[in-house]
Formats: sequence, C-alpha cells, structure tokens
Amino acid sequence: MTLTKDKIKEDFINKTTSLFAQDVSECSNSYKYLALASLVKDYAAQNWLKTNKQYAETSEKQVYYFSMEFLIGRLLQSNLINLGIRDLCEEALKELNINLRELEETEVDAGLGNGGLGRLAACFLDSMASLELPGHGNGIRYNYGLFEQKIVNGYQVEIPDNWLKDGNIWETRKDDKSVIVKFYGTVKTIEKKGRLNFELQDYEAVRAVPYDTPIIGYNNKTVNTLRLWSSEPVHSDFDLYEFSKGDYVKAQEYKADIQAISQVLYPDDSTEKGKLLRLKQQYFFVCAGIHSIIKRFKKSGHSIFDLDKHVQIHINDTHPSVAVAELMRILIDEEELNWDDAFRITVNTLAYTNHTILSEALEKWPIDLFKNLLPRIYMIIEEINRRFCEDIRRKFPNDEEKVRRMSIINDGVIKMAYLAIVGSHSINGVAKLHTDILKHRELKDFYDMYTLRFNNKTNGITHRRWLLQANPELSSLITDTIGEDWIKNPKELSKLRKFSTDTELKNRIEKIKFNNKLLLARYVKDKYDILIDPNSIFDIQVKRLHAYKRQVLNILHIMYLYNTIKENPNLDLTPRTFFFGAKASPSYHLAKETIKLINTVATLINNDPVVSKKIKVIFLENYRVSLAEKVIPCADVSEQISTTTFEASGTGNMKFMMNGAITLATLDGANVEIYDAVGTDNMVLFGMDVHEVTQYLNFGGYSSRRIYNEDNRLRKVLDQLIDGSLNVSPYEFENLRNSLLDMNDEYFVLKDFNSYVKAQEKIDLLYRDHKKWLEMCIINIAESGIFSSDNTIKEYAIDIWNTNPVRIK
Ligand code: 26V
Repeated sequence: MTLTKDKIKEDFINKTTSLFAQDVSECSNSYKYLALASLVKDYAAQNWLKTNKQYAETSEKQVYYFSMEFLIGRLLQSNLINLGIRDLCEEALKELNINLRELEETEVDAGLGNGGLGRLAACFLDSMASLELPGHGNGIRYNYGLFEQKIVNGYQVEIPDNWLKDGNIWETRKDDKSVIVKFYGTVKTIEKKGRLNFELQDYEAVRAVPYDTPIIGYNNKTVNTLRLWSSEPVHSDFDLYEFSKGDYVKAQEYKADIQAISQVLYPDDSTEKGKLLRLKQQYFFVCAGIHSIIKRFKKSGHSIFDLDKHVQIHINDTHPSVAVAELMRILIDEEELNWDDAFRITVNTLAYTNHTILSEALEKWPIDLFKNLLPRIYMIIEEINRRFCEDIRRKFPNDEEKVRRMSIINDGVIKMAYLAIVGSHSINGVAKLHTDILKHRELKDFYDMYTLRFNNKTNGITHRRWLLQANPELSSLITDTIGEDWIKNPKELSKLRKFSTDTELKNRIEKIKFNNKLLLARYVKDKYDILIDPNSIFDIQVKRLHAYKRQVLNILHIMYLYNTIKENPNLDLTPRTFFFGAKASPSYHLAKETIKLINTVATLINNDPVVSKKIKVIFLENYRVSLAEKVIPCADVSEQISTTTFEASGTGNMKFMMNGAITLATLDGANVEIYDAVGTDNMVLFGMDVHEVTQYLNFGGYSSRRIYNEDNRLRKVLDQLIDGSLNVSPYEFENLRNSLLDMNDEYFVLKDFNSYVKAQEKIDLLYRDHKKWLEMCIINIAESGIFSSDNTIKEYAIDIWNTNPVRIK
C-alpha cells in the first residue's frame, strides 16, 4: 500500500464519519486525535497480521519481555514516524485546517511505570520491532497508571491517573485468548500411572483477559505485540449473584476484589495488604503470559523438550521471577516432564536482569503469605531450593554459612532475586559498574557459583523517540551534516565528531537549543506565570525523587548560591535556571519533604528582586514521558548526581547527552560509560569515587556532623532549614535536616558538597567560553550513538537470547 496525501485525507474524513458521524469541521481535537490514531492502527493492521502469521510459521525464537511496568508515554507521533508517514499526514491534515502537533498533544500518556525500569522496557520494545526481532512485551493493563502529581502550596498531591477514561485506541481486547489464573486452594496429590501428580483444588479462579497493542518497527514491516492483562471475574454478573446466594453487595465486593488485581500500578509496597495484592499481580501476569506462550508454542508442533530453542522469557527485575516456578509447574504438572528435564528447560528459557542494589527494592515474600496464596508454587520453590542447597554443598563442601546466605528460603522469607538467579541462564546488570558490584559485592556468592551466567548489558534509549521525535530540528541538522544513515545506524552519529569545531554547525546548534529553550520558557510562563530567561543556563534534574539521587544536594547548593548573591549582589555569575521534575512515592515522607523544600526555595528566590536576576528555580509538575520529551532537548546541564554505586545505570543521562547537554555527574551507573566516551574535557565530574564510598560503607568513619561544623556554607544552609529563613514553620524540614545530621547522612550529601560547588563553578566558567561549550555539545551528541537501545538489544539478542531477526515480507 502506498499512501498519498489525498488518500490520507479521504481516509481521515471517512474515519470521522464512521466513528462519530460528524464532519471533520465539527469534531473536537480529541475526536480528531481518535480518528487519526484509529487510522494509523488500520494502516499498521496488515503488517501486524503478516508479522503474526510469519512468526507462527518460523521456527526462529520468540522473545517475551516480562515486566510489571511499561512506561510507553504517547504513541501517535512515534507510530507516525516509524510508519514513515508523519510528514504526509501533516500535509494532509493541514489541507483540512488541522494542526497535527495539536492532535498529538491531546493524547494522554500511558504511564504504566514508575521510572527508569518501565521506560527501559518501552525503549526495548521499540528497538526489538525496529531491528526486526520477534520480541514482545507481557505485563499488566492497569486501570490506573502512576498517579498524576499536583503541587499544592508546595506539597505533592497525588491524583488518580484515569488514563482509560476516554478509551485507549491502540489496544485490542482478545476475549478468546483469556486465561484462568488460580489462587489459594489446596494441593492434592494423586497417583496416576505410577506417577505422583499434583492438583490444585478449591482454588479461586480469576480470568485474565489480554489487550494487545501493536509495536510498530521503524521503516520496516515488523509489528510486534505488547500484551497487557486485565483481571476479571470468571463468572458473569448473573452467576456471581447466584454464587453469592442472592447477596448483591457480596457479589459486587467479590467482583471488586478480583478487579483490584489490575486496578493500579504500585507506587510503593509499604503496607501488608498491599504486599498480598502485589504478589497477586505478579503471579497473575506471569501465569497468564506463560500460559499463552505455551499454548502458542504447542500450536507450532515442536516438542516441549525444545521449548528453550524457540522461546526466551526475559524477567525484568525480580517482579516477574515467580516465572521460574510457574514454568516448572507447567512442565511438571501439565506436560508431565521429570524434574531434571523440566529444570534444564526452565533455566535455558529464562533470563534475568537486575536493576538495583537497593535492599528495599530486592523483593522478599513472607513464607506464610506466599504459601497461602500460591501453595503449589511454594512447593516447587521449596524443592528448587532443596536441590540448590545440595548443589552449593557439592561445590563448596563444609560451608554451611554459605548455604544459609544463599538459600532462596531463609529467615521466614522467600528471596525472589535468588530464585531468579537459580532459575535463569543469564543474569545481567545494567551498566559496567553496576554489574561489577553485583559480581563482586551484592551477589558475590552467586557469581562464584554461576560465574558464566553473569554478564553486563549497559542500558540504552531509543534514539527515535529521544532525538528524532523529541528534537526534530536537531535531527534535521544532523541529517544535513552527516546524511541520514544515523537514523538506521545510530553509531554513525560519531561522524559528527569531525565537525565539532565547525563554526556553521555550532551556530546552528546554538540556535536550535535556543529555540527549544524558548518553547520551554513559554510553557513555564503559561503554566506557572513565571518569566525565565532563555539565555540563562538551563540546568535540569528530572527523575524519580529518592534520597540516593540527591535532589537535596542540588537544592542545598542553590540555597548556598542564594546566600552568596545576598551577600554580594554584584557577584559575577552566569544567569541560571534550575529545573526539577520528580514524583515522590506517596508514602516516602522524606522525598515529599524534599519536594516541599524545592518549592519553598523556588518561591523565595523567584520573588527576590535581586537574586532572581541571576538564578531562578522551577519545579515542573507531573514529570512524565511526554514532559521529558519537551524538557530534555532544552538542557544545557544534565544533573546526574547520585551517590556513587547507588544508581544502577540511569537512562535520563543518555537522553540528555544525545540532545547535547553537558553532564554534571558522579562516576556512577552509566555515567562511567559516558565518561569513557567523551572524556574529562566534555563532562564535569565531582564527588567520591567507588573506592571512597565503599570504604565508608564497609568500615564506617563518616561523620556528617564534622563537615557541618567545619563548613560555614553548609552550616548556614542547614540552619536555614529550621530557623525561619524560608518563611515556613521551623518543623517543616526537620526530618530532612535530621537525616543529614542526626542520621549521619546516609548518601554522603555533605561529603560531596564542596566538590559539587566546585563543579558548578566550573560549569559557569565553561559556559562563558561559548564556542568551546558548543564544541562539547557536538562531541556529546556524536558519542551518544552507543547509547541507542538498538545496540543494547543487539547485545541481548546475541549474548543472552540467541535469537535472530525475522524479515517480514
Ligand atoms: C521497586 C519497587 C518496589 C516497590 C513497589 C514499586 C517498585 C517499583 C520498582 C522497583 C524497582 C526499582 C528498580 C529500578 O527502577 N531501577 C532502575 O532501573 C533503571 C533501568 O535499568 C536504571 O537505569 C536505574 O538506575 C535504576 O534505578
């Protein structure tokens, strides 16, 4: 099918008629958006069908990426770009007096993720489809995504994200592919033909209904599938009524209980009740996903003994790690394989990525809770563990301490990361440093046991969304300069490097950056009625709010700048606008206090007639994918200031670099790889290195109080938190201050403060030499190609999945 402008026009008009029985001119923007999106889905449908057919016929491996989170954002623009019809559509709509950009802006984000982990999953889907790899997503169709953040009087307020209220045009409900998921019950042992069979009885059945979304590859015919599951009662409303013996209210309660499974994405798991629900969610989508994979696989006619030759299941963090036991259950209880065969196939089929070393995020389930909800699965984990402990004893005789440390079940809990490791053929970290820490510190015992399973896969981002789509002007300039090959092969961006001193290129980049900044300045004016100077340095920290990411370091430095300007109003400082964007988990009080602090300082500074001439502070409400696309192209400075060793990788760092920002960073996560790529002349480093941090973590000796006593600048800002200088109650920031002083500053904010101040002074100086600064920008863009998730996915495909592209004809 070759599309023309006229054909699109005609199709669009027909669409509005068939969907809404309205003339185009009568339709609201949201109707026009729906009509266009529906049309785009139609255009992709042929290839979606073809892809599925060809996948059914090929014996090439299918990859299934299991993730609790897919932070997709919007789809209209990226689908138009990947289909190669955005320009055509823009022209067609223009002739109907419609602005395509406006329609794109009406789409609500699919915010089914918390942050980096979920966005990575979305980037990976885009890369798999664009590389013609048969790779699909499997997750949960939450009725409510991550909360919408409002700032009221400086405080974060969470509003439910009812993203489905106007329907979701991209998805297709597949009722006929529903699956029954079983919870609770008792395990009955039945002897059949001399074999012990296990059967779950008196269970609670839940229906998992899949909703499929097409994942359209760039400039090819591949359309993969993201399958998200929704929980529903097995019975009809009428049966439910009968079942509840005529108790209408009880029937409704039962229904609500089941629907709760796919109701909401977890922003945290701090309550007991929440824990049970979260475990239900995990088993729910894992069980449904594996069931549909096996069903599809069996249709292909291959022997179940060859499952691992045709299927790879990737476990995104520990959340889906119950997959190990579920696959074992299917192979043993349903396919009647013996334990050893089943276990070999399971291990060869599964692969696991670790995304964090933070102990609070390494999932552990209380045995009682687990056993009650999933009795058969628990039995299997026990047996996996029993055999695993035997293996440890064989490999490391007379080391019962090691067995105790490594046991999957221990201290009354099941350690899901350990289950994932034991049940997978590959375990990877997400940046070099992170993988090293896993191997030599966090998971050392397991590395000693399964050395060959461990490998590194540094994260990546899709350059299609984060450059081509988010920064169209820069993209055109790059194409003008080095040709368009970089779009298919992002490593070609390195060709820019030889233009790094080219005056013409520098001038054009400067202009583009300025235009982008102007757009953000307008957004800020419209939304917050604050004027900001597009000529100031745009210094941006956007990411989830967490103590280890150290937004506090950033704001304390801003308070210090405020004090300095107050003391010396003529201070020679390059004007700067500091931006923050961050959601805090609703139960994470310290994080919420930090948001309040940022907003309080922002109010103080922005309303100070003297200080606001030099610096301003903007808190961008409700940071999300679509806002990131607006903000990142405007950055001059990218703040990546986590305490070394705590940020597994970071991916925002890569997005900023790709858009020509200079990274201000600790040598943490993938900042290390950025440093390897651009060198010390093209980024600004500060803070303790791995060895210093490790030294403190292992042997103590850190005293934040001492630094407080010795550093006047820090003493002043920390005292300002409680002495009324900020025009709020003295108790407002008491916890924050205590965490830095009485609790001895877990993330070494005070320790790194001095070196951060110096690094910021260096930024100021560098920016003044603007020719040099632009050269640094170009080098950063040029070296960012290695961070395309296409490269990351190629490595996964070769090293972990052993899978090949399938060209759709
Ligand atoms: C844990 C929990 C526990 C409570 C319920 C909600 C929830 C959601 C997510 C997590 C896991 C957090 C792990 C995570 O997001 N890690 C991030 O992964 C990124 C992609 O690999 C990486 O760039 C970031 O450095 C890392 O923090």
